[in-house]
Amino acid sequence: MKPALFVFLCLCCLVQLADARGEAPAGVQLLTDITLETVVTGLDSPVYVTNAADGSRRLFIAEQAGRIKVLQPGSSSPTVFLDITSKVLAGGERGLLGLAFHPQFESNRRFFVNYTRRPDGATVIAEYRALMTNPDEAEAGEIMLLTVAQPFANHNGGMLAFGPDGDLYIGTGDGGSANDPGNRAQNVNELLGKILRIDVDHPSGGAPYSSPPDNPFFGAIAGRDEIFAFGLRNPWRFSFDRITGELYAGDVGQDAREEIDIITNGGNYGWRVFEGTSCTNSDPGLCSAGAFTDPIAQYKHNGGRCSITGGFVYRGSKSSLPFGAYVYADFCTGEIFLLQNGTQSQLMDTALSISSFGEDEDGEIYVVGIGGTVQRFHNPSAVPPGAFAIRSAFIRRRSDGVTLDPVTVKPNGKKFEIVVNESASVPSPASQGAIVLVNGVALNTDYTTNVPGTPIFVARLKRPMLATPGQLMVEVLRTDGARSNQLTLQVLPSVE
Ligand SMILES: [Ca+2]
Ligand SMILES: [Ca+2]
Repeated sequence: MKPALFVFLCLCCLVQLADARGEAPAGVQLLTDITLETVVTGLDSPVYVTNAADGSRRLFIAEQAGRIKVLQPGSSSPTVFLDITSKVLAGGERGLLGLAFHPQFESNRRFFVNYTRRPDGATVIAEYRALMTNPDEAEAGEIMLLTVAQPFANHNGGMLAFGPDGDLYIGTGDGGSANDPGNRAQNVNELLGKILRIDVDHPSGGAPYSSPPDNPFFGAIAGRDEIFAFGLRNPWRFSFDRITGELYAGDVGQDAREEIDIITNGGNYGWRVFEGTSCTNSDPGLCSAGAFTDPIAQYKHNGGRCSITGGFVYRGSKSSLPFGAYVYADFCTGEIFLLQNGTQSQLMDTALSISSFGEDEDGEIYVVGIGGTVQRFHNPSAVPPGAFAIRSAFIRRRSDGVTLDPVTVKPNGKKFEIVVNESASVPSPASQGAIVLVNGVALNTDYTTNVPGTPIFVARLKRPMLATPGQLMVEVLRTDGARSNQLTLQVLPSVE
């Protein structure tokens, strides 16, 4: 058995382990200027921090025992927003574990929690509302959406987050013990060992939610309608990239490997057949099947590492972290890592037991220490990204390169691409890997420099983008976080 998630380790051991782990891999620049700035201390076993995306710039901190605290911008003295300690069974890996605000929280006051309940430890996904008369306090009334029985005390998952599609995503663990004895993560008739996706705006069939019809086991297809992805062990923390919408999950391993997965619709992430890319020998006959999606990164249990705390892709504007880097940690060692272009590096080593990361409204990233702290990344030598400009854009058919002029409604926007001219005539390294955004949606983009005149960005449009008359707002986001000026294209009604 590996140590439980919230076991405190002796700090004197950590120092020695840090030495044994040594330097970052060759060629990886250590970002030594980046530090942690304390935001609040004295919390009671905090496990998450988030924001309500309502323009208030408040932070909301979940404490494991069952309290949510609210912190006003600039304050270091949080107040109680919700207290459900009487309902929550807390301790070890149990407690109030997840919190997510509805995308329209500002108008509908709805938010959602994930906790293990008294007395049986079952997982509860429930809805609450902020008071109409006081946005810093919640109503006591609870609407229970979903409960999942838990066969063991550990591996309760716990994450909640709304995706760019407006649906609520829920992380569940495999139910616990070790090595998934009930083989639940691979069983699509069980909700354990999964990422679930539900629509909380459309009740259905007596349930206070519905399942999106494009969930992989929706309707007549065998398997629970709520499942989005499966084969996970304990996806304690996951998050969406604010720009690309990609879902990054840190899946906690057994005795050997910690992994980071990009979660896609219907994906099977291998547990308990695989731990990372290592065959577990729980079901050796399945290890050659090739039916599983490998992690995008993994690390072994060297130097005391034992439990990944998944984090966030940095998309803030303060350059407190490298733009587009995924930041995560190991709970047991206190190390904080970056994943950039497939390469892992150690950002810093801390004495914290990092239970979670979180984001504020601006995309700045916070570190939650189970010992009672919330801190924020700070880079005193951050250099703001330089300005750059685009000067024109047009749309053409992918098959033959014919330009749409004027741009007219097309039922299948996927067959078209947008070409954006960079203003500079000399290619810039920061444009390699840049993303064209159309109406804020990130598109698959190539940067082509071997064309006469100026370098161009070429991006594939998505199906609905040319389906109706309207404006396309075009901008380019460079890998260093620099945003271009905005251009607009008019989509006109088709003449036929
Ligand atoms: Ca089904
Ligand atoms: Ca896996």
